[in-house]
Amino acid sequence: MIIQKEQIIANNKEKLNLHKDNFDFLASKLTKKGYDIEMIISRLIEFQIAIPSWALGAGGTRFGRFSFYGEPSNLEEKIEDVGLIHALTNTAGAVSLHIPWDVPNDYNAIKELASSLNIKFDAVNSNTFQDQKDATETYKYGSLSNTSQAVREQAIAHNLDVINIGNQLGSKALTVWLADGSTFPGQNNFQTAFSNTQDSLKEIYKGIPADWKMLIEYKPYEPNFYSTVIQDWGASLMLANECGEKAFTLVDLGHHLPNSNIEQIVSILMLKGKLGGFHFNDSKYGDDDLTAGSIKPYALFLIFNELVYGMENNPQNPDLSWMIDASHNIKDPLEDIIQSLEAIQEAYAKALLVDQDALKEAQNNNDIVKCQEILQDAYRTDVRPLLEKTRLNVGGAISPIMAYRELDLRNHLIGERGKQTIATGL
Ligand SMILES: [Mn+2]
Repeated sequence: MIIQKEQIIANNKEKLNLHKDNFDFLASKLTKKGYDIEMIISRLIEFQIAIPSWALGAGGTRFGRFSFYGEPSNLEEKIEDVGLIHALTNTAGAVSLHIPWDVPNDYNAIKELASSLNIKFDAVNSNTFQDQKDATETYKYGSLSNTSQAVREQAIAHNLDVINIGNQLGSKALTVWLADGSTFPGQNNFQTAFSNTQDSLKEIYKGIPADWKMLIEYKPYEPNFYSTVIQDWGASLMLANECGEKAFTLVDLGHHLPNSNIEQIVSILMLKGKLGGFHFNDSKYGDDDLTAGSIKPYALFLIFNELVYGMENNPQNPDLSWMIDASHNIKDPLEDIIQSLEAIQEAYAKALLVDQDALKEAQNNNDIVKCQEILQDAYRTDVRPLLEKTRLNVGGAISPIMAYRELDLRNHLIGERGKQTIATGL
């Protein structure tokens, strides 16, 4: 289903007065403090986050999966769902495809549909973490790192196929995430696994077009529980450096051991010009894939503070590929994504309010108290009216989540698609 602009305008109508009061109050406060409201709004309008094609249906755990019904059963319906989210939020202007789950049947039709909904194709994602139908080799004991050359060659060929598919859609990046690793000590030779991975990535890198990025994602554990071949940002950076200037590290918020200082990782990678992409989610214990900002909103803000600093001060770092990477197990996936988008925008808007000059001065004076005051003054500002205004300026909903519910979109989707459809995904 496709949402009409008039539906959103009508939904905004009764929320307009309260919004206006809240926005005027915030705008006057920020203007007095010297902020350029129009600049902040235009930065927020430009900020677009890709929705992965696997996140539009209910996810699950190894214990089970509970559907919300009306799930998209093909790529067209997945893109329509991203279109719904984008129409309400104006923040989800891209989709990130997972191959082979979402190989287009008709490239032109898919491109036309996406463009009619104002959606671009962001990074394409390869999959060597599960065996595909009719595959000759198995990834049970690894893919790019496997001791078998035939397995490695199959995995390399798959990644080259993914580049080819992305190229036809207008994607500009390949994301490689490996499940490779070992579950028991002694199972793998660490050096052999790393060297094999390095050599395989170099082969894939040869197929990366000139204006593309290759993004190398890391993860400390799961599905392998003793070791992963690319376990942290250091391993990813080493591999990216070996491949060349189009290869970068990708940071996924959930792919860190507890209490890792992710904002510092982000900062140093940008200084080195090697941060290429970013995956949003939140977690309490590990790779929990929860709604961004639902557990540690202050950490998200601190990460954005470094991202904003890097975007302003590190021209050596490329534009980033932003994506939500979560599994929606007990919330309506579309509502969950809308909540994540709101939390991400909120963290970004607050980071834009950090007075960088004053912070630098306080840092130079070793005024630690002032440093904290500056950061927390920005963090404690309720920027939600600013986000409402941003959406309103470009035809979005004042409250995307309320609009989604009041327009009864899930029931419309169930009406169209029924209760039996199952989306491919995590
Ligand atoms: Mn990820």
